[in-house]
This record gives sequence, structure tokens and C-alpha cells, in this order.
Amino acid sequence: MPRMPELSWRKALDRTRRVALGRLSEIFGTSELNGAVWEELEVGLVQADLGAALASEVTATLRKRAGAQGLTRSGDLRGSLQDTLLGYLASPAPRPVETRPLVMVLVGVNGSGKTTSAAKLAARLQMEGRRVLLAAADTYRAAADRQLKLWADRLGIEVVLGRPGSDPGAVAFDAAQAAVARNLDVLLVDTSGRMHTSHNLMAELQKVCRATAKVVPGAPQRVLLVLDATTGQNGLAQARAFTQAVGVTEILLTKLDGSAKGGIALAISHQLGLPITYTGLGEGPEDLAPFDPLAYVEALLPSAAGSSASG
Ligand SMILES: Nc1nc2c(ncn2[C@@H]2O[C@H](COP(=O)(O)OP(=O)(O)O)[C@@H](O)[C@H]2O)c(=O)[nH]1
Ligand SMILES: [Mg+2]
Repeated sequence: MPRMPELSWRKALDRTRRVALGRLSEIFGTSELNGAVWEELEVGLVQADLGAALASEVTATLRKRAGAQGLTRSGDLRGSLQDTLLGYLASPAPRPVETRPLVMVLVGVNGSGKTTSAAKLAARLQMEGRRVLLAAADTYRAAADRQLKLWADRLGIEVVLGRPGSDPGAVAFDAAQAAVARNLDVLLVDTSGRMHTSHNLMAELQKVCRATAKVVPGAPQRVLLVLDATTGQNGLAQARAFTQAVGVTEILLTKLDGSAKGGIALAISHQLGLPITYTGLGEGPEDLAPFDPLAYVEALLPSAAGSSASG
């Protein structure tokens, strides 16, 4: 699949730009660099949900750079800000995995977008030429397997279902066996959400992971924490809980399109040290893109002064 056009990222981050970072366009537009500018900048970054600590760090870094470079106009800040933000997104991608099948487990709280993203990701991988199987290991909610089945049918992808109330570990185990038997490339396991504070959920997810390892040594090679960008900083607490329970390898950040807190991707990279590998930019099956730091940062910031059309 081609890289998402820049326009989609700008469109997805429209709310963040308008609601939180709108003040930056005034800063970039006219004013002289003074104390008020730095304050405005920091407030904007906090509103975009970078978190207080990171917002203050970024502001301090920029202030130092501006001093060193002898900048006097705030319009000159945009480039430095972009570079600085990019620097925070540079966490390494997960190691490429040689063993087959590659088992990817999606975890996260209810409603974060696991089922939808599992289907979108399956479609993307299949389009890239890989042979994919889905596993509906959310047996907690009665309708969950039907939801995944609907998506899978629409996209022409096979799915292993369990009976409602059956053991999610058993579903994952069966699916892993099927993936091995058919010599498939990727197994994507959708799991149940509920509350991240629930001990039972964490135990269940560990069991799902162990079940795949019984069939595929070293599985799951990738555990994707699905985070809803609209929950902002709260997502970080969830992330810690999941990371402690199951070894999360990366973040799949959903609903960036509906969020006014799009700066959360920066807070995630900064605080968790986990790479963001995929991003949900809408509800359609094609609206899942590999995370593109440059397009993201470009879209987060208002246009340079003078070209105000796209905000
Ligand atoms: N706008 C938007 N909606 C999304 C995105 N990803 C998921 N959703 C919606 O979020 C809702 C919950 O998704 P679901 O996959 O059922 O979440 P789950 O409980 O984690 O499995 C659904 O209405 C999805 O259409 C996204 O990237 N953008
Ligand atoms: Mg679900």
C-alpha cells in the first residue's frame, strides 16, 4: 500500500491543531521572541497532551536553541520545534521477526479499537502479499466474535472463532495450530478488553500469549497495545498496566482523527520508550497506516506563517 498522503495526516490531526496548537499559528505569525511566547508555547503543548513534563522540556530545549542561534523572531521557531519533536519519536522499531508464523496479539481496554484494528491490519498485511489468519480470542463479549467475523468476511480473511464464554487461550491455541498447519505468515489475535485494572484480564491475556507459545516457540513475537488517542494521558496508565502484565512491544494508536489530544503520540514515545508502529486515522478499512513521524509532526503544527490556508 502506498504511504498515506500528507493530506490525510493533516486532516486527522485537524482537531489537535485547531483546539490545542492553534495559538502557535499566532506565535509563528507575528510576535517577537519574549517570555510570553515561551509561555504560550508551553501551554499549547500541554493542551495537545504532551504532558506537563515533556511540554516544559521541549520549551526549554527550544529556548536554548533559539538563544544559541540568536533567533529573535518567533516565526523562526517552527523548524526548530519540528526537529525537536521529531527527536522524541525516534524510538527503534521492533526487530524484524524471522520465525513463521509471526504471531501478533492485540491488547487494550474496551473500545480502544482492537477488533477494528485487527481486521484493518489483517487487510493491510494480506494486501502486502502475506497470508494471514485472524483469531477471535475475545470470548467475553457475546458479539465480539461476530464483529470480527463480519470484518473478516468483508475483507476476505479467514478467522478462527471460539464459542461465547469459551476459553480464549483455547481459541488462540487452535488458531496457532491452524496457522502452522497451513503454513501461514501471520496470525493476528484479537483479545478481550474490560478494565486494565482487572487482575483476571491480565491473567487471561498471559494465558492467551502462553497458548500461542506452546505451538510457535517464542510467540507472540509482537504484542500491540491498542491505545485510543482521545483518552490522552489516561492511556499512559493503561499502557503501564499492560506492559507489566504482557510484554508489549509497540503501540497501535487509534482514533487520531477524532482526537484533540493528538500530541499524545509524543508523550507515549517519551514516557514509555515504545515505538508507535501503526496509527488509526479513521473508521474505514483503509484508515490504518504505519506511523509516519515526519508526516505526523508536520500535521501537528500549524503551517508556516503566510500559508494559513490549511491552518
Ligand atoms: N474515528 C475512528 N474510529 C475508530 C478507529 N479505530 C476504531 N474506531 C472505532 O472505535 C469503536 C470501537 O472499536 P472496536 O474495534 O470495537 O474496539 P475494541 O473494544 O477494542 O475491540 C468502533 O466504533 C470503531 O469503528 C480510528 O482509528 N478512528
Ligand atoms: Mg473488540
